[in-house]
Amino acid sequence: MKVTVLAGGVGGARFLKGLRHHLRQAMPDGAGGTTAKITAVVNTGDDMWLTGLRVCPDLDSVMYALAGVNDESRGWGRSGETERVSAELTAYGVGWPWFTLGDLDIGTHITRSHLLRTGLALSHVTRQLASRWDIGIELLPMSDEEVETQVVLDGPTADVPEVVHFEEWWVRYRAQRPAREFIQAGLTEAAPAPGVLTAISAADVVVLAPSNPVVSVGTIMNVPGIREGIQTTPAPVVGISPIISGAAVRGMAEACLAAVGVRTGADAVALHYGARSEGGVLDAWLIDSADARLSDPIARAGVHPVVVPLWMNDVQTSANLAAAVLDAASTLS
Ligand code: GDP
Ligand code: FO1
Ligand code: CA
Repeated sequence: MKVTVLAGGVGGARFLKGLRHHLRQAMPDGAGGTTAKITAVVNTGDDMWLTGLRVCPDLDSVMYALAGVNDESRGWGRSGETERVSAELTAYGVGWPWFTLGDLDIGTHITRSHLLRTGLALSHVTRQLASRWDIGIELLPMSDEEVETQVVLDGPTADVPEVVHFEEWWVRYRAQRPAREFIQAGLTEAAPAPGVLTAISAADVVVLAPSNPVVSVGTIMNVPGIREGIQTTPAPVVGISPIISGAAVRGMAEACLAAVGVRTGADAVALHYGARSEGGVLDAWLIDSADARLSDPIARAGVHPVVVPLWMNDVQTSANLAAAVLDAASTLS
């Protein structure tokens, strides 16, 4: 059984942890692992160079969560973190004072940047970083090329827009300044990282994690070749709504959806992704029990609706969700 998951940071990580837990029980390998192969294709549009270091927020959120060393309450970075280096950088006036790199986290960024500077590709470096932890999931960046999500904001005068890095809009401005447009710089020259297209075409199930549909899953699918790979894979494609009862479960996905003209609703996001039978990317779409009444519009759009609890409060609820995804896939294939 091969499961390939398109994932952003927090929502992707929670789902992947549950999927791994479920498969270790449902398809054990006798040594604490699973005979199933899980591949995560992770968004790298949030990445940046900061004080000479390559920071990959979503890859790191997923790696730390699967390694069990993440800060669960904050949702990013390492647990038991200190921030002495960041305080020094701020005192020297370099970096972003509103964006804190933890000391342990900086160890990851130094290693990654060092390996990238020796000429290794991000996919290779990611494999090397992940090999430190026994995560049992193959982590692939969506692309080895640098892609940067930027946000177009209203500038001081109406005719001159201001363009900022996604993290500046997200963290510094808390997504409070209306995003007029997202730009994915470098995207047209980017290619899927080695292994990504095969992971999609040879999968038994492709999953769109309950990640941000615009700046996580949307960015991954905009890498030339990935959306087409999903549209043509023989595997069923199952998505999970990150929206419950008309709101993002965590974070500020509403602001991203508004910028692309999509209402914050589990049905609206399904329609935004579209049915594979209609040129979109979905065969089935999981919505929360609180949104059961949205099954009809989703079915009318050609997507098979599945109503299950979507709250991932701990590894068991995430595992139950993963089991529901695999059930939905087996009824489709
Ligand atoms: P980010 O890169 O850290 O922003 O994380 P992702 O893009 O992977 O995921 C962010 C999305 O995860 C948000 O839009 C949330 O609504 C969604 N999310 C977080 N926790 C849950 C959960 O327990 N259930 C569901 N269905 N969605 C969740
Ligand atoms: N989020 C914050 O709200 N404040 C921060 O200072 C911050 C630092 C940070 C450093 C490394 C990293 O990998 C992630 C970090 N995040 C921080 C989280 C990050 O901004 C995001 O939540 C995601 O990239 C949004 O998808
Ligand atoms: Ca992200």
